[in-house]
Amino acid sequence: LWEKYGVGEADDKESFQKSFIRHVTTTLARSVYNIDNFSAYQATAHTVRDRLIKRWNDTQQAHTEVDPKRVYYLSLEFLLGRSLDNALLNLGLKENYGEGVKELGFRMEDILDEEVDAALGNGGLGRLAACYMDSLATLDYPAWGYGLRYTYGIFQQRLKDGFQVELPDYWLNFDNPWELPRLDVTIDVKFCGTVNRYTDETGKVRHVWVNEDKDTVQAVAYDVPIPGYGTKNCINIRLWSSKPKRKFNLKRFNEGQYEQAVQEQMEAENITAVLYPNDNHMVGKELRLKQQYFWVSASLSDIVRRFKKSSKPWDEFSYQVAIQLNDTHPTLAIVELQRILVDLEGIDWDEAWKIVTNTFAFTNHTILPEAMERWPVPMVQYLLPRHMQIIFDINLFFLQAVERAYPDDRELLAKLSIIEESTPQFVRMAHLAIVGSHRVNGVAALHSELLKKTIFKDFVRYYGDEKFDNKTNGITPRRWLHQANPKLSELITEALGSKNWLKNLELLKGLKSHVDKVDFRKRWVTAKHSNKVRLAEYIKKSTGIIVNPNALFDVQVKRIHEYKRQFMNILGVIHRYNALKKLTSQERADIVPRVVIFGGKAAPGYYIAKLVIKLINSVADVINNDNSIEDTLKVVFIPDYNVSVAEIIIPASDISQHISTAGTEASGTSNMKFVLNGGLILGTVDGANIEIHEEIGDDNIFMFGNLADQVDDLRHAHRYRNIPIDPSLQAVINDIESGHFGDSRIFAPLINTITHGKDYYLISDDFQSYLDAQKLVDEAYKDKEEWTKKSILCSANMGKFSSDRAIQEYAEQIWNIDPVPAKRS
Ligand code: DL6
Repeated sequence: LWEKYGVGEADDKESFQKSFIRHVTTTLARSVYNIDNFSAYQATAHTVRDRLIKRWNDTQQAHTEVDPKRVYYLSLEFLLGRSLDNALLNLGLKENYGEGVKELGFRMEDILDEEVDAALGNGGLGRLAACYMDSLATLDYPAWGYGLRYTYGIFQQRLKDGFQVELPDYWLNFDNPWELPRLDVTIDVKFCGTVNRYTDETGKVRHVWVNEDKDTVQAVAYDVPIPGYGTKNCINIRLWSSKPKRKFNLKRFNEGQYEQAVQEQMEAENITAVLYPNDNHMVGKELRLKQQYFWVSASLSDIVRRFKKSSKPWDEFSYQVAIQLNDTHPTLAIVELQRILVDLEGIDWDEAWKIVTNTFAFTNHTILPEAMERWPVPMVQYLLPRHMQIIFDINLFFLQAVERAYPDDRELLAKLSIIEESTPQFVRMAHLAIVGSHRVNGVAALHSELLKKTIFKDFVRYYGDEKFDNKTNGITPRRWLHQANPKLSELITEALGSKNWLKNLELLKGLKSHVDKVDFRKRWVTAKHSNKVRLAEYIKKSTGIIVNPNALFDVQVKRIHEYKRQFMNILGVIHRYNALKKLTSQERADIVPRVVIFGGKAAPGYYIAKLVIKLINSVADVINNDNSIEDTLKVVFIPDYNVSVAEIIIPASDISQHISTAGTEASGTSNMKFVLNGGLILGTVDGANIEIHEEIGDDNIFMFGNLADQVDDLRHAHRYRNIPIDPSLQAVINDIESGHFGDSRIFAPLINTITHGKDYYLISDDFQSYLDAQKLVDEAYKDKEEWTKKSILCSANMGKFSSDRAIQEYAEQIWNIDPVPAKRS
């Protein structure tokens, strides 16, 4: 019927045009004589959406027929970016539809540019979730994502006098063709109330959680189809939006209290209003806890409903359902499932707990203490009284078991306890996640090792090594090379003879045999150069700064954080500037010109990070306006870094910086994106830099700095001894303090983090080796042929970092699921 009525599959140019015109006139209700680029985008998007829905339905149908074990990926963030280009490429429609729009008088680039990013995430964790959904779809795994449909995504960043200013991201201002509202799928989510104990007819003690209607909100489902590449499969991310259960308080209205009449409605809608803009930092707000439970409760109710449809017994639940916790944010799901099984389904505690622990697995994404989630017991008790009881019981039974294994070790009990015995008490979410899961993984080899040696050390002692695992992150080559870098992608496909590398990234190894071909290298450089020209145009458009595409593009784009050390980068830039000023014009002629490019958002409440942005902009102002250095250095801060801006920046970099204090960056994924695109990296021995180094070899990477196992001693030395600051660094600090870059009082708190704050991130300790490594970069870039060889070898050796590899490891080693390809109907 799909075919007969022309809804689904036709991919040719004429069918596209027919569908485009239909959507202009009916969906958009516009005249075909009055179509602007935005309407053309909407009509194209709706045309593609029709094809997606067809695949999405076929996929769900296949899952229903086979009823396989499914994986549910619970993530509070999905940083999807734009969807149209990705869908066109994954569905193989780009060429025909490109021709189609051209004939109608549009350019596909302009149409693609009209789309607003879906920015429902902060950074690495959210973008990882998006890459993983792409791979799950591509590999035909029966998977669902569950998240929240925030009305406001991550804020938009503007710059005013060099300071970051935040504006709301109202991404839903216009119709969103990439979501399917499921107004029929609604779930009641309870808060507050009390717990009643009773004895049932069999003599068993049971609990029932009761609350008032005003404390119940509704979760409404919005489905976001995620198409796989080179497959018919299209999986689903279900995002929940909060709505009031009781829309209007008529009594209040009749009493003339109009604001109060809608207050409940506003409070309910507030739950999913905004994404918390914190990255690697816990915020202890009640609304955030409400978000977490709202999401977890709706998702589990949906998952359990789907399981129950199969009429299988409860002891088969964990053979049908795997749930992955993306960090500790969804940890309440463990408690919620135990509550459903014990309170609602009447299953015995121990049996229920076995089902729960066999179902869940937990990924940790950070080792930073300030990111560890802990919730005050009184807050949990007030919002979720039954859950608090269950958490206490889980803890009691867990600690009893620990005590049996380690009698008389009270210290161990205190260390492992899910409850932190402070005033007030806190629930340690990471402990709850570990106790309630059968597997726990870090996201890069070093990170997973450090977890076992540090924050989870006592759990390893109790459970043994086997429960703790590493799954090095990955990125999707479809978006991060094929889509973002079409010229290089085309060249690679031509050299390798097919597009198969897009589904098997190890095939990039085949590029090695082309490294010595002059013509291939020339074409490689041409592709890179055109990306640099594209970025230079974007820089001009977004900042007004003119940069030379022949200069070395040196990029650091990521969230602004002290541990990521953008501060060290800008201090290094000042050092370079001062050195350039000392040279004669003749000496400067020998210098490789550099454009140092920064981008990234600081959490609105993160004062020091915001000062780093101000310092970068103040330094840029001075350097960019100093003609005496003859364009040998430019500094740019690109505002509002997001996924689609990343797609322009990453393919254009010559070198990118990943310079976190060793042991602090769990993995990093932008490092992988840069190298995959033939960019070299300058990095510390941290996160996935280490594994990238292993894959691409010593000659193609610039590593520097102290190692993770030296960090504790260095910090200790800073705290208790007066360690002199590195002289080159001191000179740079003096320069800032002299007022060279504007009112130095503004920067005093930032400088103090080094001079009086005991230099927690070890900038002074790493500064000299950082400068030395930068010198090596300058030298290496002078030999363009050699640099190009390195660039090719970088891409060629990145096979390991495909998110397909990562997802396959999760599927085989943790979730135990098999692919279920959709049939073509
Ligand atoms: O695993 C994805 C990504 C890592 O690549 C980064 O190294 C890490 O900083 C980031 N972690 C977070 C933590 N947020 N929380 N909670 O975003 O995860």
